[in-house]
Amino acid sequence: MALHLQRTARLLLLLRGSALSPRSCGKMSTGTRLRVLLDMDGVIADFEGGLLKKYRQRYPNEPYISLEERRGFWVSTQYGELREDLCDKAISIWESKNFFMDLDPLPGSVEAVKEMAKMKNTDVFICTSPIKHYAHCPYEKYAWVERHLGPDFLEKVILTRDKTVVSGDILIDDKPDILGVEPNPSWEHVLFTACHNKHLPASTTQRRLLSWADDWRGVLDGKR
Ligand code: DGP
Ligand code: MG
Repeated sequence: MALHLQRTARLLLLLRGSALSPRSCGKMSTGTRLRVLLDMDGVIADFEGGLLKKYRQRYPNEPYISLEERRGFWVSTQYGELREDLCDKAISIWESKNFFMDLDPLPGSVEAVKEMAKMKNTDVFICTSPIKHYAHCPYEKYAWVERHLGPDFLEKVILTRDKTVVSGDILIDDKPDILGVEPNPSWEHVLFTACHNKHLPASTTQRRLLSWADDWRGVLDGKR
């Protein structure tokens, strides 16, 4: 009888332990929750503004491309078209120490991301492609997230050069064409308006978010 009681007590303790374990904190399974993937450069961090500022500081006598004149996703391509050697000069800026760390948040981005992360049935991840010159960029992206969004957000960082293999319901990203090995990504790509893509003709199939002052809550709700 004593043995039986001991076993029952152990079983109860085990059950209680599993109910309290981090694996079962009351979250619903994926499918009932909305998973939002947020790009970093050009969506929450001001890559284009930061580049122009540091390029002009380092090369004050060289021609530059204003944000109004920016066309096409690849900054180095447009600088190379302006003058061949300016391609490498532009690249030298974002390969430098502290370039990614010093980027300003885009207006309203930090407030929007924090609010989104608190929404019911919503999981938010930062999905960002580091540059291949890895000396500073990956570290500084994590440090930027910690500084501006807080340490809890470090759990939510996905560094990948191929966003098509990441699963989600929505990817908010300023790159017009997001390609990779997966021909049918699970997410809907919502194009975030940036200086380099705002002149592209309106698409009938692709939704846009004009800025963080735009109706991002409505974009998410349209997907629930
Ligand atoms: P993402 O925002 O996650 O799509 O990352 C794109 C990265 O590429 C971002 O750090 C900006 C950077 N980038 C922009 N223009 C160029 C370019 O011309 N060449 C390279 N190598 N990277 C660029
Ligand atoms: Mg981007």
